[in-house]
Amino acid sequence: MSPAKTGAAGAHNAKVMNRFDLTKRLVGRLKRDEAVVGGIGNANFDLWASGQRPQNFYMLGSMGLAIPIAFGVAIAQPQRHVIALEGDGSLLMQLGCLATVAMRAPKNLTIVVWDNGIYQITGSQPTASESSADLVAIARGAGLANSAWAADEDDFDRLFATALKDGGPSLIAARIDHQPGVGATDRDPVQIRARFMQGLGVKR
Ligand SMILES: Cc1ncc(C[n+]2csc(CCOP(=O)(O)OP(=O)(O)O)c2C)c(N)n1
Repeated sequence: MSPAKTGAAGAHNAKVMNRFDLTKRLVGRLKRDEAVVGGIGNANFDLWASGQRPQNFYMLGSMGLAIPIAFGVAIAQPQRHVIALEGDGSLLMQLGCLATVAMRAPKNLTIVVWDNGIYQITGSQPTASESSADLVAIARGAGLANSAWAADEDDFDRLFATALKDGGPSLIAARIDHQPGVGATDRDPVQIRARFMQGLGVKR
C-alpha cells in the first residue's frame, strides 16, 4: 500500500504558482533597503532575474543556508527587514534552523519557501514534501506560529505585506510549478559578498 499523501501535494489546497512570478511580486513590494538572501539554485536564479540590488545575497554551492544567513543578518541589523528565499529540498536538509529562528524570534525576518516537491536542479528527484512532509506544519511545530501556505498569488502578496508591516518571524510557503529558474547568477562569490556588504553599509 502506498503511503497517504500528507505533504504539500495532499494536506492543503494551495494553488500551484510560479516562482519567478512570485519573486517579482515580492521584489516589487520592497521599499528600498530590505536584505534578500536567495538560496542555492533556482531561488537565487529568479531573484537575480527579478532585478539585482546590492542588498541581495545569492548563495552558491551549499543547500540550506539561505535561512541561517538571513537569520544572522537579521540579528546583526535589527532595523533592516531581511527575507530568506529557500527551496523545499534545501530547507529539508537544514530543518533545525527553524527551531533556532523561533527560539531567537527576530521580528525583522521573513522566510519564503518555494515548494516544488523536487530537487529540481539536480534532476528533479522527489523531496519528502511531495508526499509526506508538510513544511508549514513542521515550521509551526518548530515554534514559528506565524507560518502559512499561500493559497494563491493574492494571498501571497497579502501574507508578504503583513510580514513586512507587522514583523515576524514569519514563514510563507508557496507551492510552485516545475518551470526552471529564469536567470543564472554570476558565479563570483567574492563579488557577491562585496556587493552585499556594500548594500548593508558594512564595507570596510
Ligand atoms: C549540501 C549539499 N548537498 C547536495 C547538493 C547538490 N544539490 C544542489 S542543488 C540541489 C537541489 C536543491 O533542491 P531545492 O532546494 O528544492 O531547489 P530546486 O532545485 O528544486 O529549485 C542539490 C541536491 C549541494 N549543493 N549541497
